[in-house]
Amino acid sequence: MNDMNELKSTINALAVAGKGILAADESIGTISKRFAALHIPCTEETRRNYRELLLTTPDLEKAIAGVILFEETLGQKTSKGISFPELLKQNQIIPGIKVDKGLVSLPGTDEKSTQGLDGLAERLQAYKKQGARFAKWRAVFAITDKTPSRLAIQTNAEDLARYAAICQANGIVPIIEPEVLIDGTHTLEQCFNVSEAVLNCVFHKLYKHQVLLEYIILKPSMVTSGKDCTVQANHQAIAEATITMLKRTVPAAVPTINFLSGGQTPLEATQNLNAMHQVQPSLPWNLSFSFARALQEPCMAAWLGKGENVRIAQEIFLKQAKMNSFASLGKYV
Ligand code: 5MM
Repeated sequence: MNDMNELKSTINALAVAGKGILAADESIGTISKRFAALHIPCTEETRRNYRELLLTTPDLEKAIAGVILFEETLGQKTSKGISFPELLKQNQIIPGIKVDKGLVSLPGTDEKSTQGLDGLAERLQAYKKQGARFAKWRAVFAITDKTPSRLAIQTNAEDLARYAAICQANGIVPIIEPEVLIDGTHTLEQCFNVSEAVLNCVFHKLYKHQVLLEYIILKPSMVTSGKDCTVQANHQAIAEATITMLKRTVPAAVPTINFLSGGQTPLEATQNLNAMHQVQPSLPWNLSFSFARALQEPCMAAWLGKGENVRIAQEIFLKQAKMNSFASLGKYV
């Protein structure tokens, strides 16, 4: 298969109405924090056990088209000795891989950029041999009176575009994740303005780097009030603002937009996604989810690191995935 056919078959399998992408790509630092909050020890084996719980959930493929894995998980196996990417493939779920190497300070600012471009093509080839067909790179933008700065927007957008171009050159579909952080006291309107500026710049840079928009997945944050804003926008306002912002910035050539949940509660994330389909039933792109916390939180809390809780935790996880599948069609009630 040449690279274009590879990209086409991967995006066709991922941009499916009624299905989303599970983000299970927490780095060791992040999963340690999630486990610590529930007093679950964090070792290579507990991380493997937890990912096995998620990925062996019966019927997961009915709601989930792809899973983003962390590098460690890509190389791990189920207790029956099947590699996780192989298990997903057997269940008609596409394996993906987080390829950024995390956040670093952006000199001259109090902001962050994302590292991981050096040697990326070689890493992608190795991940591909392990079964990965798509990748993910996350950039973050904090809202304060002074941020995001023009420099942070330009630098992160440029890096996202360079990453996406390298992915496509290697037959890997890139998930482009520009996250406008929910932390802060900002209003819905401020979030709208920042999100619009960020996505505008991202698509400008994607054009400059000749990224084929037909073979990308956009993973944005929703337009919401800051977590500590005194006035919290409701689902309808969030849905209207998010759709308006996306229609102004995201070309119709993009096949699918899969939101991150970004610290919303699982219920809020589901209701907001559902509301978007209610306010605007006909959209140029598939509009779905690529949640980590909003899919996993109730399941992890039911598991608590104990083997005897695996079955109930899987039931809860599947329920969460199905609720979001319904929301991605505007059919969550
Ligand atoms: C923003 O985080 C992404 C989506 O997760 P939420 O739905 O919980 O917001 C997520 O894919 C994230 O990028 C991964 O968990 C990896 O995060 P770290 O911080 O470990 O790189």
